[in-house]
Amino acid sequence: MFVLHGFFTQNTLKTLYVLEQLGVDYEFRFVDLTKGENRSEAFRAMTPVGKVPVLEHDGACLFESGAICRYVAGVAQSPLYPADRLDRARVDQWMTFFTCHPGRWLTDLYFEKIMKPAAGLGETNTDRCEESERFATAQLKAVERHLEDRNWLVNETLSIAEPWALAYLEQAPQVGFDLGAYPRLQAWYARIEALPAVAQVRAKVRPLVESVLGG
Ligand SMILES: N[C@@H](CCC(=O)N[C@@H](CS)C(=O)NCC(=O)O)C(=O)O
Repeated sequence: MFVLHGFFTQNTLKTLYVLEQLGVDYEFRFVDLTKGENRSEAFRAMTPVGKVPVLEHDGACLFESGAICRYVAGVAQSPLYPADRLDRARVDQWMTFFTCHPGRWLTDLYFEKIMKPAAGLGETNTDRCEESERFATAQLKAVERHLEDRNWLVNETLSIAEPWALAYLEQAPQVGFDLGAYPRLQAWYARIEALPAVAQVRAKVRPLVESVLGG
């Protein structure tokens, strides 16, 4: 049994979507960052960096969402994280790309437009938002090109890179970033969103979002 400690923003959502899609047995424990619950002694005993998500398994703790997803997929020996070295590297390549490029900028927009006002962290920085929108726009074009002649990122089959990417991309409608210019990406996004695992995670997380950000 895995225990995942996390909040409801994209770093935790990536792991929740991946764990749910892997079909492993896990329990989700909410750490309310707005109340500083990640600064408690009990939480700090699990991770030196004080950030979510954190995974507990077999008496050990792991931080960093990518390490968590790969570890759980490895324990589950799931084909969603292929054993073939090149295929696996391609899954890693897309996970890293979403994290460092479009995901980074969409997360910035989410922080500026949603988290800042909700958590009283100051004014939304409009210059920063414009810059983030510019970078995200350019980088999503690369994904659109890649999906020109395929349905999935790697090897024409679903992998953990897809639920991983969803956690970044689903911030787009919330921050008013229009995905309309990327029809293939939108069709791929719809295929990921239709996975039952996604609905299950959203149902789990919705009451937590509402309790912190309001209904
Ligand atoms: N690279 C880390 C990032 C983790 C991270 O930044 N978590 C944020 C929430 S999304 C956090 O815990 N922030 C609380 C803090 O820094 O005090 C990962 O992918 O797990």
